[in-house]
Amino acid sequence: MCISSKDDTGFGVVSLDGLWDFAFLGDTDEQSALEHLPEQWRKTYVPSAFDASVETPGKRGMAMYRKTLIIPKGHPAELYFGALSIWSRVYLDGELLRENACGYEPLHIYVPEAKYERRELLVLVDNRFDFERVPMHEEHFDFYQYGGILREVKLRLLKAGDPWIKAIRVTPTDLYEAGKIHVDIDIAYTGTGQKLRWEYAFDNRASSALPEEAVEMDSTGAHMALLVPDPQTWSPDAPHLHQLDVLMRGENGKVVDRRSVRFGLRQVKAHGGKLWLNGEPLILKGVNRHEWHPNFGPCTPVAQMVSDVQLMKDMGCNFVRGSHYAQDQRFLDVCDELGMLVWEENLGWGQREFTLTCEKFINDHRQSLKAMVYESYNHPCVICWGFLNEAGSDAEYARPVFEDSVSVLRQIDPSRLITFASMYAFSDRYFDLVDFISINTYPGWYGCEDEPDPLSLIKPQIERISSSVDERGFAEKPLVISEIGVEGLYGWRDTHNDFFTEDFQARYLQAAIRSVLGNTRYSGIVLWHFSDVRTYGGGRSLMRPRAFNNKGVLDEYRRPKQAYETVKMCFSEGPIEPSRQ
Ligand code: ADA
Repeated sequence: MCISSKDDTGFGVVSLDGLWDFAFLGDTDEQSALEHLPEQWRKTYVPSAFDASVETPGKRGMAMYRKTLIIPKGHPAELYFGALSIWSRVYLDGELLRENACGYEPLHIYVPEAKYERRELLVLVDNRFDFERVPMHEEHFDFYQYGGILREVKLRLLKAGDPWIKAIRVTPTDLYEAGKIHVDIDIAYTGTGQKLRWEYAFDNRASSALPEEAVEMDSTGAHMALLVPDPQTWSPDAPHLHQLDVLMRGENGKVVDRRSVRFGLRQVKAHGGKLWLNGEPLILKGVNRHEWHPNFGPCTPVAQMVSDVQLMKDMGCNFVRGSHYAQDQRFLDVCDELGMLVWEENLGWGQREFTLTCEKFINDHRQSLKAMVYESYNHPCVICWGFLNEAGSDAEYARPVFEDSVSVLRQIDPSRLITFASMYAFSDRYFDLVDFISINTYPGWYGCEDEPDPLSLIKPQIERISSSVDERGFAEKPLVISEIGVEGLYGWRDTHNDFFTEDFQARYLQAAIRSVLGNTRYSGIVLWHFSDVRTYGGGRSLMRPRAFNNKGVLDEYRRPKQAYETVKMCFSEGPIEPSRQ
């Protein structure tokens, strides 16, 4: 892969996606893997999961990826990996650049310049569970955890000795409708101390120079207030996007770096027990979605992402929870462009005391939480941040990591809402920390063995939850059912219409949607879940026919079950519109 340095501004960003050399090494360690490089390599596509491949389906072990890069002599660069799973190391020319232990964490890695242009990139990934090494990933998570280079890889050429723009964050202000935004530009200084000057342009219009007094410079970079010309707000029904181009010049006027970002003008709030989008009451009608497809594992092609969002909109959804990990940036681009609100959350599933009090977990969790927010910051579709799905939030041991997570989120991004999906509707200790309360509940599915009419349990439970939340002093916080659903096996129809039939699932979801959206205390319902996905194997899968989580409204190939039309009907009935308060 060659990057031209002919670009006078050295701003080349190239995709490294495509065929790489690959070798599955199996039960070995990184030391041995590097000492005995494979004699046999095969080609594999990046991004992909090696345990979703034709050659090594379901296999766990160490794997190695190799690619030769041509980087012009004397030029540093920045490598970007969307996700290396689940443990990884990145080497360039034999030098270790980064080790990581979270399979859903975007990585930005600085590549120093060299006196030669042919560079060898080696990536080691290991998908074996090992709590000491990867406490962020545990075998009991109810979704299959893959290994590989799961998301995009990019390389950005830099210029030796020059400061460069690491990131640009655009924050719509409360005057977003007038186009007022705040911009933070993270700069990698190179110690030259040269005074920097700024130009900017919106939506490919003419650029404007920023007077020095309009830019606040500090150790992290540059901060400025800008006004978007001809501002158009972003919403699911009118997903209008703007583009900001930033030009950084040195003292001699030479262009030192240039970056572009896309953003949206919208505002999301929570007050008076309601959610608000652009000043209007907001009711969430959505689904939970895993990034997964039987032919690609967790590496869903963008065309499938587009089709998934179109299916959601066809069902009447305005919202999707990206369960249970940081989302593929391309999926968020699709949601920005098609107009789908998103709950993005950090990797987490049912952690309890042993994990939540483990120092490496706490550090890896915080690092990956920050990486998710910085990477997704400019997507208007993301309206809230989540973390630690169904962790032990009914216990005191969870307080430090919950308080730290909320503090990190507030510090980086005060513009979005914060929540977490709790399984402790009646005993959660941390509802005070969040902007809106989210409850996972499965009345009429789990724990109703002796109940002759499981569906009759739904509405009373929904009412009990809201009463309990309000009695505990949280009536001012919006309330959402973040998970509810049952398994329906595609094609399984039976005269008994009992559990696992499509008919039972359809009737269940009808009762669930009407119980929640027919109750004005609720600000939304998020069905579990969009499409069937592979989950854990082995003995744990005894609760999961096919070793799949079959609660999808569609099956894994996106074939609609009977519930699809039911959901579409119920979502179009619309909720009881909350009165403007
Ligand atoms: C939990 C969990 C989901 C899934 C669901 C289920 O709420 O958050 O990931 O496991 O239960 O299907 O039981």
